[in-house]
Amino acid sequence: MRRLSICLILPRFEPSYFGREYMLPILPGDKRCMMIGGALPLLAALVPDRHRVTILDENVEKIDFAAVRDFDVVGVTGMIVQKQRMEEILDELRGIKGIVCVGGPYATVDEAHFKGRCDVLFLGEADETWPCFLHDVAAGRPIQNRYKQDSATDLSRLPTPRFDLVPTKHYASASIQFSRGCPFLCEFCDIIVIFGRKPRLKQAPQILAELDALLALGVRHVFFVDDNFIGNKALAKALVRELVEWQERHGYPMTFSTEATINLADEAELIELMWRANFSSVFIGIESPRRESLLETRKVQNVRGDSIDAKLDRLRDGGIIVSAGFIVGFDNDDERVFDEQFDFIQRNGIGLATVSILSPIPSTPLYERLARDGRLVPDDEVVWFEPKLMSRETLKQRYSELNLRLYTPEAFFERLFQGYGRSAVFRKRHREREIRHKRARLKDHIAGANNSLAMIWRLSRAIARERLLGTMGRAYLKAYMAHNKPFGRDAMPLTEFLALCARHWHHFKLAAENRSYWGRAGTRTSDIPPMIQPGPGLVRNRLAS
Ligand code: B12
Ligand code: SF4
Repeated sequence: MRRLSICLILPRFEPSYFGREYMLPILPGDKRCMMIGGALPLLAALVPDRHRVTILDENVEKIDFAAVRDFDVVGVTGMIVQKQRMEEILDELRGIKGIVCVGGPYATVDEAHFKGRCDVLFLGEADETWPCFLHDVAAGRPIQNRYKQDSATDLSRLPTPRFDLVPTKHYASASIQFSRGCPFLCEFCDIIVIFGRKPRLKQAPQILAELDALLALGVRHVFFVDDNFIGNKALAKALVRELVEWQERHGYPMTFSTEATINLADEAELIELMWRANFSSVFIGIESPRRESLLETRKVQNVRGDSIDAKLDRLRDGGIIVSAGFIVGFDNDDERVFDEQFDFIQRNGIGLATVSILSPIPSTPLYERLARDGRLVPDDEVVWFEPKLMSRETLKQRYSELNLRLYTPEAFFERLFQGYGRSAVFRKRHREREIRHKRARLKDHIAGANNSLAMIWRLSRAIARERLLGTMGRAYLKAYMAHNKPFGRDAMPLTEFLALCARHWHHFKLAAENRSYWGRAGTRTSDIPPMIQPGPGLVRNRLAS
C-alpha cells in the first residue's frame, strides 16, 4: 500500500452577492472568504488515515501550481459559477504526474464538459466512491475514469469534516450540513436532481461534534448549508432542541443561520426554538411576488396559506431576520414585474434581497423544457434562454436597474429600518441577542470600540477609492441619524450599523459594476435613470465605461 499525497482545490469565485467580497476587507481582522465550503473538509475526512491531505481554497490563498504538480492525487470541486476557473485550473494541471479528479455540483450536472479535462470524474455524492478510489490507487489496482455511487449516502455515517486543515481565521463563517435533499419540486432547482426529494439527515451527536470542533478553532458563526433546513420538520425540531442545550452549556458562543422554505413561518414552536438556539437569520427563496410565476415554476409552497407578507411578519416577530432570493425572467414575467419586485422587497423590509435572473441549470426540468422548446441560448453568459414576455436585452437592462434601485443607500436603509421598526418584539429579541452575545464574548465587547474605529477607517478608504466618500459618507451618516438613532435604547449598536454599511457597500458596488447574480459581469447599460446616479462616482463611471 502506498502512502498518497492528496491536494483538494476549491477554485476562486468571482465577486457575487453571496461572496461579499467587497465587504470582507472592511470587517475587523483578515477575512478573505465568507464561508468555509462544505465539500473539501468532508472529502479530507473521508481519506484513510495513512495518506496526507492538503486543502487549498483559492479564495483564501493563491494556488502554487508548481507545488501542486507533485501530489499523487489532485481533486478539484466547483459549482456552475466556478466553471471557467475550474477549466483554467484543469488546463494548468494538464500532464502532471498525479491523477486529476473532478467532482461537485457542476461536474454532476454537466459531465460532458469535463471529458478530456481530467483523469477521473466523480458524479453526485462521493462519500463512498472517493475512499474506495483512493484505496485502489494506493493498492496499485486499476481505477475507473468515472465514479457514481449506486445508492444515496447515509449521512448518519459521515465523519466530522477536517476543519482543522482550514485556516479558519480567514473566513467569516463555517458551514455544517445537517441534511441533503428537499421535498419540494421547483422547476429550476437541481438539488432534487442531485440529492433527491427525501431529505437524508445526520444525527444530532454528529452535528454537536462538528460544533465542538469549530468552536475549538475559534469559529463563531455557522451556516447550516442545508438546501432546506426544515425538509424534515420533526427531526429539525429535535436537532434545534439539542442546539439550544449546546448553546446554554457553552454560554451562547455562536450564532447560526440557514436556508429554509417559507412554510417555516407556520411552525411557531420551531421558530421559538430557533430563536433560543441563536439562529439570527434565515435565507428564504421567495422568488417572486407574482402568483402566476410561482405556480409556473412549481414553487407551490409560496402560494399556500396566507400571504407571504403575513408569513414574513411572523418570522420577524419570532426574532429571525429574513434574507431572501428573488428571480426575474419567468414566462409569466412581463416588464411590470421589476416594479412589483422592488415594491415587495421594500414593503417587507428585506434588507438583503438577492435578485437573480432565471438560470436554467443543466439537468433541471426547466432546462429540459427550454431545450425542448428550442429556447436555450448557450452563448449568452447572463440570460442563456429566450424569455417569453420580453427580450433578453430588456431582461438584462431591467435587472441591472432593479439592483441599482434596491441598493441605493436610501432604499436599502429605508427598507431595513422599516422592517426593524415594524416589530417591537423583534427589537426586544434583537437586544436580548446582543446581551447574550456580549456575555459570551466579553473579549469582543472590549474590542468593540477598536473594531468600530477600524471599520470606519476601512470603509472610508474603500469608498474614497471610488471617489464617493462625500456622497456615501453623508448617506450613511444620514441613515444613522434619521433611521437608527430615533430608536433610542433599541437602536443598533455602532459596530452593527457599520457592519450593515459594509454589507450595503458590497451590494451597491456589485450593482454598480453591473454584475449578474452569477458573478460574471453583465452587459453594460448606458441608459441608467438619473435617480440612481449618486454623483460623480462609481455608478456613472462604471456604467458609462
Ligand atoms: C454552501 C453553498 C454555497 C456557499 C459556498 C461557500 C463556499 N465557500 O464554497 C455560497 C453561499 C457562497 C453559495 C453561493 C452560490 N451558490 Co451555492 N450552494 C451551497 C450549498 C447550499 C452547500 C454546498 C456544500 O457545502 N455542500 C456540502 C458538500 C459536502 O456537498 P458537495 O459540495 O455536493 O460535495 C459532495 C459531492 O458533490 C462530492 N464532491 C464535491 N466536490 C468534489 C470534488 C472531488 C474531487 C470529489 C472526488 C468529489 C466531490 O463529494 C461531496 C461528498 O459527497 C449547495 C447545495 C448543496 N446541497 O450542496 C449550493 C449549490 C452548490 N450552490 C449553487 C448555486 C447555483 C449558487 C449560487 C449561484 C446561487 C445560489 N443558488 O445559491 C451562488 C454563487 C455564488 C457566487 N457567484 O460566487 C448550486 C450549484 C448548481 C450547480 N449544479 O453547479 C447548488 C447545488 C444549490 C442550488 N441548486 O442552488 N453556495
Ligand atoms: S425549495 Fe429550494 S431546495 Fe427545495 S426544490 Fe425548491 S429551490 Fe430546490
